[in-house]
Amino acid sequence: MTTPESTGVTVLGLGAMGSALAAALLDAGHATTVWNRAPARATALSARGAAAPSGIADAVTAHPLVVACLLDHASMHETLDPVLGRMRGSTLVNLTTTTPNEARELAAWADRHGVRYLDGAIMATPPMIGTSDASILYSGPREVFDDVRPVLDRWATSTYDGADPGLASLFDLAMLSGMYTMFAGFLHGAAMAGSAGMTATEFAARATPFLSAMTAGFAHDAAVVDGGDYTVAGQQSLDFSDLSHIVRASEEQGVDPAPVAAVQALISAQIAQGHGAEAFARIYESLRARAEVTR
Ligand code: FVH
Repeated sequence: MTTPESTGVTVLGLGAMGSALAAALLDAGHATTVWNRAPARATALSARGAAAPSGIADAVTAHPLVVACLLDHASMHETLDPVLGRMRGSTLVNLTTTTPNEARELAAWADRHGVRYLDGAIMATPPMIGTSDASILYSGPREVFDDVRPVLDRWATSTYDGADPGLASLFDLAMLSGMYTMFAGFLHGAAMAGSAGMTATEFAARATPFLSAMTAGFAHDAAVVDGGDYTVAGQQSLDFSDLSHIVRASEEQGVDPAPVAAVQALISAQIAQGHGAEAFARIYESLRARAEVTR
């Protein structure tokens, strides 16, 4: 009988994340083979029972399921171009961060070599792997996801996002875009308050409850965007949202206004097109892709 634990797995790339993935597999009792460009990184996992062949060819042929967690798209090719031909019939799960088009290119490259490809995007830090806080998005053929899911679930909550191999990356990077611009806004605010002597720690204590409460507005703006009617009554207008006073205040304090100035530029563009009386959410119209979307 095949049990989830009897599935052997090869992990390529033993940086902080690859090591956490391999350790979680060992914890769950999987036969685990590891490989890293700099071999010393395999030592700790090897001491815990992982096989650690020195050659990449031995690593990728050790098990029919190979997981890559390398630096970037280029390192995927650098590592696997020489041995992909030996992986015909295997499954490659790529958890390396790439752009959506890079993921699609890797899927086509694997397909040309008879390798089943599933792309993944990790929404967790290494210590979160194996806990209920970790989430990993996947895209590619549904049957591949279903086949390897018992292994994937060792690491995180596994979410299947669709057959297009670029989707996991796209949704991951979309969420990271929201996160990084939010943090940039917070740090800009901290710099403004800091110009009057407030520490960033004090500012965080003041800002966190306010900014947390404001995130309830995401669902509201989303409903306006999806409804496509930015004239719905009761919304803050673009004219009202003019942020030039925040830009000026920032400059007066000697603080670079870059994050808030970028938002103001989006507002100004919509006002210049005659939409000043419409909702702030209309800046989405300056940002969105123009191509037709099929779902
Ligand atoms: N760490 C995190 O919190 C994030 C969470 C979200 C997803 N990312 C992505 O995961 C990929 C690996 O991240 P990592 O944290 O393990 O990264 P490093 O610790 O820097 O390890 C990088 C590994 O990649 C190997 N490597 C780099 N270049 C090459 C190459 N040209 N050929 C073969 N291997 C290469 C490197 O090997 P070495 O330098 O030790 O020999 C490490 O094993 C990444 O896509 C994140 O965006 C993690």
